[in-house]
Amino acid sequence: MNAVDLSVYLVTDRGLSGVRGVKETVLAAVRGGATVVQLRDPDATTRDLVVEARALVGLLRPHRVPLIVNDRVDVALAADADGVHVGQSDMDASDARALIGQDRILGLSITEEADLDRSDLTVVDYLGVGPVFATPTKADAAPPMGMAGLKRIATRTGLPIVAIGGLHAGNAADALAAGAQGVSVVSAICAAPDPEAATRELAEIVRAARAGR
Ligand code: TZP
Ligand code: MG
Repeated sequence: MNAVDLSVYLVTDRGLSGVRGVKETVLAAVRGGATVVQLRDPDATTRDLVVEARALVGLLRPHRVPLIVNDRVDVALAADADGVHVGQSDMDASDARALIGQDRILGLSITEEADLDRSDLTVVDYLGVGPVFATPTKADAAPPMGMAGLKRIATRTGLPIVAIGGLHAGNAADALAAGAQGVSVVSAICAAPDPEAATRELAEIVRAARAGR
């Protein structure tokens, strides 16, 4: 399977990036040590999404930071992105894998323990597990599972896990202690006054937590 450093996984949000914009936010996060970027913009047109994905691939590839496209296998392929992330109501993981091939990264959202039995996990490179905490960032998010839920899921799978939902510098270490390899954040970086500094702080916390294992 494809190895991916999940330490600090930025999920983009156009609204929360404000006047700074998504590209500037992504560049700041990369300077701060983000290890993966996911393009997420459920309201964008397909055409705009492909343009945005292509631009982000161009920005990120020189830094060797992978660009993952949320939900959209077609957009990921059109833009030659490094991977795609599917949720429980998106295309099934095995169908996504068949379309993207072996060499692109495939992530799958797990919102509750039962989701582990709903897909063929052998085709997946990592799991996005959450929401850990309630978050205003995703209106249709599943009920929060808490750190206990994250821990239960982590004990049931050997796949790398990135935790998501309400995570920030104050609780990132707990997510790693619960079994995640990294933290996936939207507002903690996109809405930060200084996204580079916010990312650097998260990266340092994750590095220290991993070193202490
Ligand atoms: N999926 C589950 S929760 C969430 C997504 C995309 C949003 C997380 O946003 P934040 O601001 O990091 O809580
Ligand atoms: Mg989705």
